Amino acid sequence: MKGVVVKSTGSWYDVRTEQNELIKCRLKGIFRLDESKEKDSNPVAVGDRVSIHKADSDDGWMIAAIEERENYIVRSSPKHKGARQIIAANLDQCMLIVTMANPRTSTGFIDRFLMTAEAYHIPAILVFNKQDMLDAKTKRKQDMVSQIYANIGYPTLFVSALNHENIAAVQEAIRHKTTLVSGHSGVGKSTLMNAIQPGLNLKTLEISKFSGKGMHTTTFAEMHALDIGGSIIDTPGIREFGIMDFKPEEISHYFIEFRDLIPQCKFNNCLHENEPGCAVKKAYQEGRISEERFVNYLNIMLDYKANYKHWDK
Ligand SMILES: Nc1nc2c(ncn2[C@@H]2O[C@H](COP(=O)(O)OP(=O)(O)OP(=O)(O)O)[C@@H](O)[C@H]2O)c(=O)[nH]1
Ligand SMILES: [Mg+2]
Ligand SMILES: [Zn+2]
Repeated sequence: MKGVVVKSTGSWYDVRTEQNELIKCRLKGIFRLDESKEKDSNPVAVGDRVSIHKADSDDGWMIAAIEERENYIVRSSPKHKGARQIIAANLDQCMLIVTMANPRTSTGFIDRFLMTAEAYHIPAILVFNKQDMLDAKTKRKQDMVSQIYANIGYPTLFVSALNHENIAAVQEAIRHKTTLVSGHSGVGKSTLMNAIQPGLNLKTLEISKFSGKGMHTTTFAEMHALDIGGSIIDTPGIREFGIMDFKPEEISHYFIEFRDLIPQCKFNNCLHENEPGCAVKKAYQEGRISEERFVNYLNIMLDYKANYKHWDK
C-alpha cells in the first residue's frame, strides 16, 4: 500500500494512505541508507511517499520503501553535530513565520532560512505575525525589515494569528500546495494553522503562560490536510538554522539579489568580501543591496570559515 508520511517521531511514523487511512508504521529493521543519505539523522521524513506492508509476525505495519524525493529541506541536526536533519520532503513552498517582538526574529535568521530555501529550490513566503502586539517603534522596524524582502521579490504577509486577522491572505497563498511552516519557537506557527484550518486544534502555548520566549510546544513535525486544498506542515520551533552542504562560493548565489551581479565581479571566484572589482560590494555601496543583507551574508561567510573544516581558501 502507498501513502505519505504525515508524522515522524523517530521510532514510529504516521502514514496517510491513498485510501485516506492513518496507519502507524515502523521502519524495517536496519533501514538501508544509500550513500547520499548517509549523513542524515532521520532516514524518513514528513512528506516522504512510502510503500508500507503488514509484517507476517505481529510487528504491525512497516515502511518497506521510500520513493525518490522531489525535493527536501534540511538543517544541521541539533542532536548530532555534523549530521543533517531532513525537516520535510516533497514541498511546494515554505513559509517562515517571523515576529518583530515576543520573540524577536532577526534578519540574520531570516537570511539563513531564505538562503537554505534557495539552495533547495523551494519558494519562500514571509509571514509577519502578532500584528496586534506591535508598538509604533516596532511597527517602524517591521516596515523597514519587511521592505527589504519585498524589494527583492519575497512575498510578505502581515497577520494576527490570535485575532484571525488577514488569515484569508495566508489561505490564498497556500491553497492546493504543500507548505512547510517554520520559525522560532513561540512565533505562533501552530496558532496560525489553527486559524487557517478550523477544527485542527493543534496544541499551542496558553497565552497566559507566554513570556515572550518560546517553550517548544510543538515537538514533532506533522502534516495536516487543508479543507481549501493542499496541506501544511507544522514544525517544532528552531533556534538556529545551521548551514551545511554548501561550498563557500555557492553561498552568494542563494542571496537572490546578488545573483545577477556575480558574473560582473572581476574575479570569477570572488567571495564579495574585499576583492577588488567586486560588483556585489559596489552594489551595496551604492545602496542597491541592503546593508542588512550584505552584512548577514558576510557573517554567514565568517561563520562558515570558523565552523567548517573543509574550508580551504
Ligand atoms: N498577541 C498574539 N499572540 C499570539 C499570536 N499568535 C500566537 N500568539 C501566542 O504566542 C504563543 C506561542 O504560540 P504557538 O502557536 O504555540 O507558537 P509556535 O510557533 O507554534 O511555537 P512552538 O510550537 O514552540 O515552535 C501562544 O501563547 C499564542 O497564543 C498573535 O497573533 N498575537
Ligand atoms: Mg507549535
Ligand atoms: Zn564579488
